[in-house]
Amino acid sequence: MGPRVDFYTSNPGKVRELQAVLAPMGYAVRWRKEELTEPQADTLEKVAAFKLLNVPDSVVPVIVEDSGLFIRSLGGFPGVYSAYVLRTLGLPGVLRLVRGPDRTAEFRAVVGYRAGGVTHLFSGRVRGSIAHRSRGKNGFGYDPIFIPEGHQRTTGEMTPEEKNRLSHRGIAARKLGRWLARHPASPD
Ligand code: ITT
Repeated sequence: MGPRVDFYTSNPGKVRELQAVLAPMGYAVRWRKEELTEPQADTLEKVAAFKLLNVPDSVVPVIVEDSGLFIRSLGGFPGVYSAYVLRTLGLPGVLRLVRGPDRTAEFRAVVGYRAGGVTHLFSGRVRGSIAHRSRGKNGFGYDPIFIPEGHQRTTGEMTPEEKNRLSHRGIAARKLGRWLARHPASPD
């Protein structure tokens, strides 16, 4: 296995998806199960940068990730509050909020990377729409209600490979992988 990166997150779904992208690119992603403090901030970039600051010092490169679902008819809500909203309202509650003909939404992810003194953010987004009901058992979180643009199925009905090919996280992770290939981490 190639170089290791430690991924600080409480979410095993995020880990599986990053591993699936980065392992074939030669990087071993190790899960550091941790609920990092999140600030009240209005962008994923700010949250990811803050999380990075709160990761323990390490000789191994570290990554964090912040993501969210931005629903157009709700002005981008739940956005940075996606985890809280899912915990409190659940998918049925979110579906009740989306009324009217415009069901468009976007998933966004920002992966933060730190090695030595160097930090970098990598972002990905995927457009789509909110399904009328939950469908599918794959993935996690909002996957059963998100239909990527140009598809009929929710990401909850897709295989992990299909989802990673088009997802916000897959896009951000591939950017990180390509960047790492050009900037091999030097020991501290
Ligand atoms: P961390 O410990 O990494 O913060 P988290 O699950 O709390 O894990 P976030 O704070 O980034 O993650 O919140 C993102 C929310 O959006 C959370 O509820 C996820 O389930 C959801 N989400 C993010 N990416 C998703 C995806 O690919 N599919 C479905 N839901 C997703």
